[in-house]
Amino acid sequence: MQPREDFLLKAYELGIIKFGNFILKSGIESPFYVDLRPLASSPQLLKTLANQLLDLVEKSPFELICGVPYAALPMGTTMSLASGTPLIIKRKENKGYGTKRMVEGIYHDGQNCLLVEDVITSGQSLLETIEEVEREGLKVTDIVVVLDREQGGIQKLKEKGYSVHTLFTINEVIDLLHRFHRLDDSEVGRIKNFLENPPAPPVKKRVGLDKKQISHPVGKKLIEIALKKNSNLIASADVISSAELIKLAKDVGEHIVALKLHTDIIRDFSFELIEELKQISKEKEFLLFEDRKFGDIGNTQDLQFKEGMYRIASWADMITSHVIAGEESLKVFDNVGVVAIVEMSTKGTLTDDYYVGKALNAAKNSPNVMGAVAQRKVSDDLLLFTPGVNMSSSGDSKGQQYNTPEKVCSEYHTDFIIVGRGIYKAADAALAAKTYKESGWAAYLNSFE
Ligand code: S5P
Repeated sequence: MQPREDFLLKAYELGIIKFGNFILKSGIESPFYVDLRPLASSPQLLKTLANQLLDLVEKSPFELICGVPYAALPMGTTMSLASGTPLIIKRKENKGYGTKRMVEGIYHDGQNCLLVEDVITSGQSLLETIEEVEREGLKVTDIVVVLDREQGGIQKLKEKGYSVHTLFTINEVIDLLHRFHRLDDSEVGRIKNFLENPPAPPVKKRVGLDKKQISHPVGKKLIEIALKKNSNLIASADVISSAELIKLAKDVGEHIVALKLHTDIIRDFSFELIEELKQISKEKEFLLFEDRKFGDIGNTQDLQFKEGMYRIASWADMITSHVIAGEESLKVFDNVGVVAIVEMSTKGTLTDDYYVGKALNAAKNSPNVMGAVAQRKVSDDLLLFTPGVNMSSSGDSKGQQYNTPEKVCSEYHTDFIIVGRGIYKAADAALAAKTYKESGWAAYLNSFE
C-alpha cells in the first residue's frame, strides 16, 4: 500500500469523510460530508499529512506558511515545524476595516507565502484569503490543498495564475475507499452521480410582508399599513425646525409607513410639536420612528428613553438601538418596536461580518426587537430596514453610501427603504416621496421573481 493510501484509510477511520445525506451551507443536499478537523486529534496522522503536503511543494519558492482558518491552521503549523519555515496567522474575524492587522506574525513586503487549505470547492473563499494576504504586501504563488471537491475551484485559481497542488481529488478518495471495501457499489454510484451532475443550490425565496413571522405588535401594525398603502417607504425627516418638520410630515404623510426623526437635531423641539406630529400621523396613517440609536448600558438607556427633554417613551412607536451593550440592555425598551442597528451604511463602518453575526443573534433573542437596520439579508423573523437609499446620488462627502431601491430590495430583500435627503432636500418633497414610494413598492414586488 502506498503511503498516501495508508494515510487516507487511517484518516477515514478518524471520521474525516462521512456518507449519507447532508445539507451543506449552500443548501445543497450532498451524499457525503468532509471535515478534516478531526485530523488534529491524531498527531501522528497530522505529521504524516504535513510531510506529504511538503513533498507536493518541494520545488515551490515559499518563505512563509499560512494555514487558512480554521481547519488548515494545525496543518500549516505542523508543516512549519517539520520544514523550519516560519508561520504567519491570518485572522478570520476582522474583515479588513479598523486598525487590527489581518495577518499576524513577522513578515516583510514581497515575501512569498504558501497557503494551506483543507478542502477546496468553488475556490471563492481561497480567492478572498489570497486577496487579504496580498493586501498585506505578501506574494502568493502556490497553494497546497488536501482535498479537491472538483467543483471548479482549482480551475478558477489556475486561471488567475496560481499554482495549486492537491493531495487528493474527491473521485480518487471515493475510488480508494471503494477499492479497500469501505464503500459498496451502490454508494459509489450515488456519489459519482452527484459529482457528475452537481445540483444547483436552492434559491432562497423572499418572504412577503404578508407572510413574515413577526410577533411584535408594532411590527404587525407597520406591515398592515404597508399593505394598505402599497408602500415600503420610511421618510427620514432630518430637518432642524418644527415648522419644516410639520410641513414635511403633511407633504409626505400619505406616501409613507413611518416618519423617522432625529429629535435631538430640532432647534425648537417641544411637546406641541409632538402633539401635532401625532395628529398628522393619525390622519395620514404612519408611525413615528425616533432614530435615537441608543448605545449604552441598560440603565442609562432606560433613562434616555423615558426621561430628559424628549421623553421618547411617551410618544414614539418605534426606535433604533445599537446592540453593542448586549441583549439585556434592550429589555428597557418596553411598549415600543425596537429596530436594532446591526450594520451601518457608511464607508469604513466597523460593523464587519463578525459584528453583524453577533448583533443579529442578540436582536433575534430580544422580544422587544422587531427588525434590523442592515445592508444585507437577515432572517425572516426580523423586518429589514435599509437606509442609504437614493436614486440620484451614490454617496456624500461624509461617508454615506447610497444604493437604489431596486438593489436593496432584490439583493438584500429589504422590507423597508429609508430615504432622507432624497426626499426632504427635493424641490417638491411630496412628489419625491410619491416617486420613492412607487419605485420602492415596484422594487419590492419585482424582488419575488
Ligand atoms: O446605517 C445607517 C443607519 C441609519 S438609521 N445609515 C443611515 O444613514 N441611517 C440614517 O438614515 C441616518 O441617520 C439618516 O437619518 C438616514 C439617511 O439619510 P440620507 O439623507 O443619507 O438618505
